[in-house]
Amino acid sequence: MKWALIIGCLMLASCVHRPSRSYPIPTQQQLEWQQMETYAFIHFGLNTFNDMEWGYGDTPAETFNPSDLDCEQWVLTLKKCGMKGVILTAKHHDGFCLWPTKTTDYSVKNSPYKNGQGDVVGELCEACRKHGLKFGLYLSPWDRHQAEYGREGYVKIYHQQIQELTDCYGPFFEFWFDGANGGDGWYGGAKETRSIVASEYYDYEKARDIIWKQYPNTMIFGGTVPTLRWIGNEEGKAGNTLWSSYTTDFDDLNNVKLLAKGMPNGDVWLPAEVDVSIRPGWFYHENEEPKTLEKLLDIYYQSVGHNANLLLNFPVDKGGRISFSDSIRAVEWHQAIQNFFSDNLLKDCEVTSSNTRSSRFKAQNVLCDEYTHYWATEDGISKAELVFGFPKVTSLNTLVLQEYIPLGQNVKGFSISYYRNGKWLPVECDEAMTTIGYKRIVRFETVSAEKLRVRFHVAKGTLCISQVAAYMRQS
Ligand code: FUL
Repeated sequence: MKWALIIGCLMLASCVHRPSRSYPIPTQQQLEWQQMETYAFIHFGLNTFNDMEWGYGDTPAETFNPSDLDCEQWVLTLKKCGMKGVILTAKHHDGFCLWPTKTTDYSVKNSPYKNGQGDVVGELCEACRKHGLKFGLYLSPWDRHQAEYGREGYVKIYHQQIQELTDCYGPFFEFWFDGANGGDGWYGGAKETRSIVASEYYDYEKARDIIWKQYPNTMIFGGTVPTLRWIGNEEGKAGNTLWSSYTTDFDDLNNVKLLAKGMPNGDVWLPAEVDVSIRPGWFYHENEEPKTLEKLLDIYYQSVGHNANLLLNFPVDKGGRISFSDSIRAVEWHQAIQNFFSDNLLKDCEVTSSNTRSSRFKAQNVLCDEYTHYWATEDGISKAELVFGFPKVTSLNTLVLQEYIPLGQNVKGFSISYYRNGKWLPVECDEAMTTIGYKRIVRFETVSAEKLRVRFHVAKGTLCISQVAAYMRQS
């Protein structure tokens, strides 16, 4: 009797407490980064003025000549498009630096921009501070200008560049060590092909440490010690099965098939980022147009809606501005998203669950906007369902689901059904309903429902669901 009471109390206590973590889990900095959801890339440099994507390394610095450069215009435009931060190409593969570095003459210092007194990195950094946008940098490790590239001397230069940028322009929310290492280049006039072993040559650990010494919250893209991962394509698409768990094995970090879906049993938390340009090119080309609104919405659903962050590139034009057509399109896109997700059709529903850990983790928590309030099942219960009863028959075609990822990513399979005229029917959907993660948006054929049911069939651990919301897309 006494033992039964003790065991009973222990069971009760474990359910009042939050579920145990299911490793790997995100760090605080990874969680905050994931909650940014959308932020911008800016590709700007000599390529902009020479109609190129990959400069060879010998394009004259004098050709960098924006007539009307205005970093505040970039920042204000990006804020209007809902971007939470911006990452600028401080140096692309051609080696031209957008700040007056001491490491090379190949920079804004020797361009007509402000008679060599300009500093694009500094100007953007200041505009971000002024208007409250997070700031990040891209610094290409591959440098087609430097004579020392491929030898030890260049690695010192690369680290020194990181040091200068950190000293002058931090903090950064993200720092990009790009993965491209094409081989051929100008290299101080040698005009040859140079190959390096990227995993050894750049000493990425040191590169990261230079940044982290001052700004330990910087998320790192690329190299051997990343804290986030590339999605494996530049088309704006994350797989509908997407695990944030992965590995830091260098070969796997370059395996595009694996990157697109992640590893259910990966031992590190390495969330995915989808990088894509609003136009076909990363740099500005007069003859290119922005993507259609429909395409951009699709990109949103296939990135943020698939548990990834979206890094949307804006190619600044020759004048030094985000073009009118790009900004109009991006604002239109953001407003469409805002309008669509403004009215959760489940908010007045009654919610019931087949299993609940305790009143603290009740099913109603999935309707609360607070991310830290979630519905959780009892220990060992990873199959359960939620049923939402509508006050009146409701049409819907989109569902948003969120797991409470500070305790891990667990869900491996779920299904959505609706109740109408005495029957439960599955929704018709082209996408596999597998993982959820931080956010999953599922689009399906419009249904008219008296009730809605979400069944979680398979999970790695206890279910912890922070949000369920339903919407009706008009197109
Ligand atoms: C790639 C680069 O080669 C492209 O030019 C662009 O910067 C893209 C974001 O990353 O690796």
